[in-house]
Amino acid sequence: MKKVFTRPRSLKDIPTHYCPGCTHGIVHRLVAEVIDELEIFDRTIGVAPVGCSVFAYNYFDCDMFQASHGRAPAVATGIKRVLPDRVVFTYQGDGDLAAIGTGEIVHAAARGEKFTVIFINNAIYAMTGGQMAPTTLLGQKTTTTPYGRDKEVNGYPVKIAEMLSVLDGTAYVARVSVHDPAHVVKAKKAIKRAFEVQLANLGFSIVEVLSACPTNWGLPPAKALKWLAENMIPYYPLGEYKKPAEVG
Ligand SMILES: Cc1ncc(C[n+]2csc(CCOP(=O)(O)OP(=O)(O)O)c2C)c(N)n1
Ligand code: SF4
Repeated sequence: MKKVFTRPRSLKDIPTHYCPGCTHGIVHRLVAEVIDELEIFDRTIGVAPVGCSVFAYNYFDCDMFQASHGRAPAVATGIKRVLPDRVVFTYQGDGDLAAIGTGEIVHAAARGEKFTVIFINNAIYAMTGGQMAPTTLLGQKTTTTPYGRDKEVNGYPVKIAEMLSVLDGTAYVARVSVHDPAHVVKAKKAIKRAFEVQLANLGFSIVEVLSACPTNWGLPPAKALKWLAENMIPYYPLGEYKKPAEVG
C-alpha cells in the first residue's frame, strides 16, 4: 500500500501544547519536511524564541537552542559564525521579532548573516494574553486596544518583509500564508527556498508566515482562517519580495 501521510523525521512524535486550530503546528511541520527533504537533519540547529513557540525545542528533533526576548538572531549569528557548515534557523513570533527583538533582526539582516528566519505573524502577542503587537491591524481589538488599534494612538502596523527586503544584506525575503491547503503548499516552497539560499551561502533569508491565533482572536478555528485571509492578506501582501538569481 502506498503511504501518503507520515510524520516527518525531524518532528518528534509527541503532542504539542498549541491550541486547537493554531497554525504554529502547520509551520512546524513544513519546516520539518523541508529539513527532511534537503537531508540536513544531522547538521541543522534551530533557535526557539519567547512566545507560544518557546517550546519549539521540544518538537523539532534536530539540535535546538532557546533564546530569550527577541535575541534569537544574535544567538543564531553566533552559532552560524562558529559553525558555518551547520544549517541554522530561528523560529520567531511577531512580539519576539518585531517588538522585543526589532534591533536584533534588523542588524542581523543588514549584516547579511547566513541563517534562515521563520517569522510567525499572527498579529498579536499570543502567549501573554493577546496584547497588541507591532503587527496588529488597524481597528483590530486586543486586550490592550479594546476599542481597536487606532493609528493616532498606536501607529501603523509594521510590514517586516517589506522593511527587511530593502536592506542590502538580505538575500531572500518572502511572505506566505497557511490559511488553506493551496497556500500551505506555497508556504513550503518558500521555506525550502530560504533554506536553499542558506545552503548556497547567499546571505540572510526570511519567510514571514501569516498565521492564525484562534484563541486570542476569539474565533473558532475555521473562522480564524477566514479572518486571516480577508483581513491580513490585504494589508500584508503575499509574495517573494527578494530572490537571488541563483535560486531561479
Ligand atoms: C522584554 C520582554 N518583554 C515582554 C516579555 C513577555 N513575553 C514573553 S512571550 C511574549 C509574547 C510573544 O508573542 P509573539 O512573539 O507574538 O509570539 P506568539 O505567542 O504570538 O506565538 C511576551 C510579551 C518578555 N519575555 N520579555
Ligand atoms: S494562543 Fe494563539 S498562537 Fe498561542 S498556541 Fe494558542 S492559538 Fe496558537
